Amino acid sequence: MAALVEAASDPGYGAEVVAVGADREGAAGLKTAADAGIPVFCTPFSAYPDRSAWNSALAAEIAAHRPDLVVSAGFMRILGPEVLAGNTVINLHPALLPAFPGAHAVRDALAHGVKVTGATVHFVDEGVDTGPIIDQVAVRVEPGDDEAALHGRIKAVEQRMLVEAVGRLTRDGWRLDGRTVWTGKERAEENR
Ligand code: 3YE
Repeated sequence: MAALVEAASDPGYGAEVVAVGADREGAAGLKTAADAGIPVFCTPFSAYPDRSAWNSALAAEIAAHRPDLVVSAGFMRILGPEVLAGNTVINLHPALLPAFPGAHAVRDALAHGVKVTGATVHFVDEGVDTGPIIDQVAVRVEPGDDEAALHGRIKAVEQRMLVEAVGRLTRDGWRLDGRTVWTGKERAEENR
């Protein structure tokens, strides 16, 4: 999120961060955004009677800011149809999907003994980490890596990939060809 805010401070980037939201008070990103003069909101899960009420409240907060794109980055909640219906949502995941979906991707990859893992940015659908893949970058597992060390290198890659992907999506648009996402110069219509 901070990397996106930084990128968007350049008018040439082509996208503006219109708001930043979190599901818990005290999330570091809320302060980062507020300090940058960006409107913030918080929709705590525990403040609502059930998952559907929370999703509806989150959808209303998002709608108030009229974003073209919603970016989930470090947001650890499953989004329901109330949010997904009216929004294009993308998510960052710290593995090469479809390998190692879910909340413990870095730990799971290490436990499996893979030599290469990485990061994925994908469209969010009603499954968890199942939506069409926008971009992926590989990261090698090094001897002696623990979860924190590997996750640190993945996060560095994720930041660059996210800034680049949001720039391409918002400047150049995209085309969905089955499950394949084509952005910018790669768009399928230009390849045919
Ligand atoms: N929602 C949908 N599709 C997606 N959210 C994320 C990705 C993604 C999405 O592809 N529809 C772990 C979720 C996994 C989990 O079970 N979270 C619980 C809360 C856990 C807790 O804080 O106690 C929940 O209520 O959702 C973003 C990453 C989701 C990670």
